Amino acid sequence: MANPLVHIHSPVADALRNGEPVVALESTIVAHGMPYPANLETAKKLEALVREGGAVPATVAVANGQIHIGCEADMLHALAKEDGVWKISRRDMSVALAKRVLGATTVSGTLIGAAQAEISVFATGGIGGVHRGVASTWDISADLAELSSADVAVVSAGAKSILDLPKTLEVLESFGIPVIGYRTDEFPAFFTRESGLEVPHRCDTPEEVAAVMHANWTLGQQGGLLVANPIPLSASADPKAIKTAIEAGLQAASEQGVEGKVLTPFLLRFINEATGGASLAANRELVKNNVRVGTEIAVAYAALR
Ligand code: PSU
Ligand code: MN
Repeated sequence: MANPLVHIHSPVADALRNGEPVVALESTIVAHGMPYPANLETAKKLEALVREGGAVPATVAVANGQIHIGCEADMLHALAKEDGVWKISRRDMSVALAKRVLGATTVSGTLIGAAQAEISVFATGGIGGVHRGVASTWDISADLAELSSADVAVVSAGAKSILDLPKTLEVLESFGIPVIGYRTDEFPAFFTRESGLEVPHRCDTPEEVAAVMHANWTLGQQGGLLVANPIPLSASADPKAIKTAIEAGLQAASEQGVEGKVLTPFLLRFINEATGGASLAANRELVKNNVRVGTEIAVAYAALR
């Protein structure tokens, strides 16, 4: 049963065996989504928040030819600090394993690991989606397809407004992925709470979300759920400043020919600099908030089972 390419670290394996709640965390946010040392501090804080909430954290990454479900401190440090860490989505996974590189997993890569380990909840910042300009670039994140096949509930602050949010919601619908606004009727736009777009469904408690997960998988529906949890009001960035920074970032990316897997990290870095660090501060707060809610959902789901 155990897959030789998947290494489940012992605290995580123990929790899973005992039916205790586990929350998966991604590592691309550490290696490519935030600058050092904010990335490492955030990664450690997220693991601590999961523990405080009564669950076991499982940060997912790739090293030495295996997907690691749970990271030791030295691996987290290497992911945060080393140059040349791979950004691994589904299309990169088998190559990264065969070449035994050190790699950070995106939402799609993390979903592969979480599903292998049968972890039901994964908390992150924002998922990838349909990029603006898709008509000419065809840039649609592998996160969406992976969400349609991995049996994992993903808690995110919606999707970054560097994306085309209406088209992202359309693709989620096409793939049949339940999108649930957590205490909101509006799809959140990552750095800010509002996008002007409705979410198809709403839940107001972790228990309600757990019941939807239970129904989804008891029915035998393949695939995950997206829980869209807005950034707390107190941490929300100034929508105008974010909008201006995003537009300047997209312009710079197009002038410099930045595309493909380096586009999202480029935009995050650009927006952080353009907002004088305000977007990074918002990013850190929203991920923490998602991890708190994700942990509550994992606890409620474990109780239900
Ligand atoms: N959101 C963030 N920081 C990140 C990402 C999203 O605030 O680093 C990462 C996630 O790992 C997500 C990935 O899966 O970006 C999507 O990349 P792409 O657009 O290349 O599919
Ligand atoms: Mn892409």
